[in-house]
Amino acid sequence: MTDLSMAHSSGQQTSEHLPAAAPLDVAAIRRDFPILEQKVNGKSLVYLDNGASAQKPQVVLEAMDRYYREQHSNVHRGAHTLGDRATAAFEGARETVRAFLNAASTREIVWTRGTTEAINLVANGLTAKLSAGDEILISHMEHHANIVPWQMLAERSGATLKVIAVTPEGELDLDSFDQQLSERTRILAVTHVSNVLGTVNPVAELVAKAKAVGALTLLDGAQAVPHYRPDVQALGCDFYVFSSHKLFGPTGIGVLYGREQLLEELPPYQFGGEMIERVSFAKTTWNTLPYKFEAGTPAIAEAVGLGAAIDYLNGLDRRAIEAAEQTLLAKANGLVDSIPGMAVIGTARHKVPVMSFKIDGLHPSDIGTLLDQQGIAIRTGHHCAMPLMDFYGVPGTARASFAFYNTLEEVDQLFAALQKIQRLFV
Ligand code: 7TS
Repeated sequence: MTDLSMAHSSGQQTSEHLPAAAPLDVAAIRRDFPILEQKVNGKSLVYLDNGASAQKPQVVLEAMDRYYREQHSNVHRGAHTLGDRATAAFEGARETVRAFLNAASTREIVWTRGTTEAINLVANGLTAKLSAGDEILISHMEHHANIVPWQMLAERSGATLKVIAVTPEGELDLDSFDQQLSERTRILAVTHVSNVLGTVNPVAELVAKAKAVGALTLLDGAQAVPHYRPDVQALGCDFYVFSSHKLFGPTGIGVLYGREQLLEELPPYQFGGEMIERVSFAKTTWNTLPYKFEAGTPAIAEAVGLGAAIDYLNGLDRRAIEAAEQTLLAKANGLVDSIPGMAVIGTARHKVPVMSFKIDGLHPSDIGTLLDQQGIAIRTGHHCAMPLMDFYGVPGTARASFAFYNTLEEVDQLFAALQKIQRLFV
């Protein structure tokens, strides 16, 4: 990341003020991720599907194992020692997430199943606040998880869904944003980073403008958190959501950050144990934040695993990670011309290391299958972003998404494999 103003505007806790980083010791980092050591289809695994789900470091596996071996019981029961240990580990992880996002309080950190559930929770909760004439503003580059819940909210409430255009390069069209934002906009819900294009959006600027017209703001951080540390207070957003499994943590858990006052106003999403204060057949009252939104026994081991993943990331040099990731992306960009008929979809100025592409004469799913035969894992298809596929006039793309444990040799291997595929099959 070189452009300071873009970095600030996109709201990550920037690392420009830190001293220059020593290069990342990728070989050492790779030893922390046992899954990377294996062979797939007789070849050393080259895992370039991090955008779909990232791999887990040993410390995450150990933290979850230790939790089940030494600490497990149900949480918030206070009846015995194991219950106290489980509660301490679980709430400790919540504090780790709070610090990661720089939220003001752990009351603002709600555990969910992931990004999808977090957005659904907010969209459901806002039903009573919207009516005909109100507008919900999303963008053309959203994942279905940040489209359909708003579409359903619009249907329930009579509000209108508006869509910010995307430029051919894959940036948000800021003129389109300015034109569509109005006093009628009640909610702005946009992605911090596009899962297809890799674009890092200037979300702080968008949030500031949306707040100026009185709109609520939700940022989908699913693809941002593996690369940057968002500062929710600097961003000024009302809601920020992400999934643990893309952040090198376990599946089955994610986070909704919400401004305390707003979470107080939102009704519960699900009902049952944990989320109540007092139940009688005549009337039930809700627990305090964040428990009001956490009905039932939560994903305790998964919270512990996510906490361990964030601790692991905190131990790495963020500036070195960013530099290494950008080097991977630059190297991949530099090799595109070596493949006849290859074109990258998403050439924004400010990107995370995600490369969606097409190759003339090859269907994306065939590219995926042929790469897999060579041990290389990428994702192909519509990436849960069908409106964006329609915009580019493609059925899908092939997507290589890199993490800090990927190497420059792996980029070479990807392009050598693509060259072979292009030669043999086109
Ligand atoms: N938002 C964005 C920007 C995403 O990339 C994803 C998942 C989600 C929301 C949903 O996250 P979940 O954890 O609740 O499923 N994106 C992808 C992807 O790009 N490939 O597989 C999943």
